Amino acid sequence: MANKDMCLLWGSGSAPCWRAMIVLAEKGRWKGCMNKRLDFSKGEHKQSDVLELNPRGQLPTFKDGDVVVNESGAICMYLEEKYGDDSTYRLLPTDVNERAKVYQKMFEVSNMISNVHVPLIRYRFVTKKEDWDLERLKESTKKAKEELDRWNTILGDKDYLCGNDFTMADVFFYPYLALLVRTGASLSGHPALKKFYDRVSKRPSVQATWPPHWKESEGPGYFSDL
Ligand SMILES: N[C@@H](CCC(=O)N[C@@H](CS)C(=O)NCC(=O)O)C(=O)O
Repeated sequence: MANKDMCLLWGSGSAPCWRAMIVLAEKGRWKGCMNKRLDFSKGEHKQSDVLELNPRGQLPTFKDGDVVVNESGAICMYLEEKYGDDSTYRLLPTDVNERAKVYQKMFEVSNMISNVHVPLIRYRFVTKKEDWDLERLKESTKKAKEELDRWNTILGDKDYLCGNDFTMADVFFYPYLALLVRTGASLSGHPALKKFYDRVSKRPSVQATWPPHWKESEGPGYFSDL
């Protein structure tokens, strides 16, 4: 569905951006909306047109008509509420008790970010390789494994985090898992996560929004132990 009043500013490989992109695609609005890829390495996310909408100068930055919504979680929830009619795939169950389970997992993803993404991936992105503190990385890897163990157990035999349906919990979680794989994790010690990763990676909304630069080059191969 074409919607030229809708605009998403995004960066390739950014997990929060990818969340919003997946929801747009699930709602059939990814192709139709104005979406503009910005280059973090050129500082494009700090340009005035972004700062006017998002004073933090972060991506994703989103506008739908006169409504400006930043923060990936808020964008996803806005899209689900505004465009989640019966003609689109529902990412939140209608039953309030079932929905609560999805909410819990959505918010639980903050642990994945603080225990895996920040200490293992972000740390390496922002620290020069010669300055990497290897003892610190070893300790962080131990904690990250414990976090991944938890998610592996949550998944168990299920197809998705909350059962057999793809939900907003999966939208929130998957991009961070994919970033881990992109940066070198094999997930060999976490078979349920690996199956989940393979399953969700094939989803049309995920394929349609796959980070373009991931198609062009290999990731950094940080991990031999995850
Ligand atoms: N909590 C925000 C985080 C957004 C965020 O940190 N985006 C990163 C890219 S992954 C960014 O724009 N970083 C640039 C900066 O913070 O200056 C969300 O979920 O949308």
